[in-house]
Amino acid sequence: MSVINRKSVGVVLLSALLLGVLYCYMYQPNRVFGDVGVRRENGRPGDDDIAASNDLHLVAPAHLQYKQPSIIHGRGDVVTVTPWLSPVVWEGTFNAVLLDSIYRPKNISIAATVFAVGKYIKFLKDFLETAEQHFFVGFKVHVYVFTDRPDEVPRVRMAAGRQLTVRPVPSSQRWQEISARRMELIQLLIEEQPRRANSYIFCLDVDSKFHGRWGTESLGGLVAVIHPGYYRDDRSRFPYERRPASRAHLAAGEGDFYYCGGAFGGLLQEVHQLAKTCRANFEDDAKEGIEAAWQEESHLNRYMWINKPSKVLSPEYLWQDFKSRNPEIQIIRFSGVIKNYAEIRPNV
Ligand code: 5GW
Ligand code: MN
Repeated sequence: MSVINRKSVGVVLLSALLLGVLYCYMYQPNRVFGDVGVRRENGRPGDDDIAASNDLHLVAPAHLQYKQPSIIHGRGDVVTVTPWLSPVVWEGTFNAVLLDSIYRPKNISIAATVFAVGKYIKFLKDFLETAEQHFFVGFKVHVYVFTDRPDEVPRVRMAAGRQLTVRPVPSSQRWQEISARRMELIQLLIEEQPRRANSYIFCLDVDSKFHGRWGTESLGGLVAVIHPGYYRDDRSRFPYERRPASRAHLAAGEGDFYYCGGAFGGLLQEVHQLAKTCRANFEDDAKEGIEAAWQEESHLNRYMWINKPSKVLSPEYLWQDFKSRNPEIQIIRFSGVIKNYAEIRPNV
């Protein structure tokens, strides 16, 4: 072998080695959950899994026919994109059949958490029954019910591929305690899950019912829902925490939208980051004797100001039954029921 040949063989071998090292680094199992203390070996996604689950890699079936999308006519009455170019989901902005056929082969799974502590258990039956009819119908869904009354969890028939797990939590007389632990319990639940790149989670209030489709159009890395009470208002009227002493505070001139604490979600690793951050800020505030104006909703709003949601859901995704429907609300998908506060809430 000539000197030149030997030299080029060496270069090729060295390059192959470097590429191998780079490959192993990029696909090492701990990268997805770099911030989780407990390392888990199960559920490492294969390479195909990673490609297929990539949110941006949207593969449609070749022969699907559907209404031609227009590029010049759309919803003219509402804003359908944020200033950082995330979609805002309204009825009329998406094709449900197309989206479902894109997400079907990705083998996604959807977790939903719902807290039913104390008398709030009475909302659970309607929540679960209507979720069967409207929430990710035809997809793999795992509902986690956190309750201090496991015996009172209603038996609701669930379709194939859907399941419910009851997780007992201690009772509490103080709502602030339940509220404070919500983010912590969500964080811990996510840390227990196998690290799959195509798993999503939604955290929902129990005092609500589904009335219309909530499905694949809502998927995204970090997903927030616009609060129905303030979406027409100037940001100076948003009920953000305003005291700089709180870690949830937003100053005048800050804040995009007012998001609800009653529904948020996204990819497991994104929601893990959110829950962990909000919990830490909540607890650090508490140590200094501070409780944000709307507890975790305030912390969530601060988080979403810094970490922009990659998908924003319109108030169709969390309306309130007592509100009359505004003209831009063409469909109500999920809505808070009217409740008798004196009857259901513990003495605070
Ligand atoms: C909430 C406020 C005061 C006292 C108690 C509670 C409470 C909330 C409770 O006793 N049990 C309970 O399970 N929750 C959970 O927190 C429910 O999932 C509830 O949907 C969620 C948020 O509380 P909400 O629905 O009363 O808050 P709003 O802002 O929707 O009225
Ligand atoms: Mn609620």
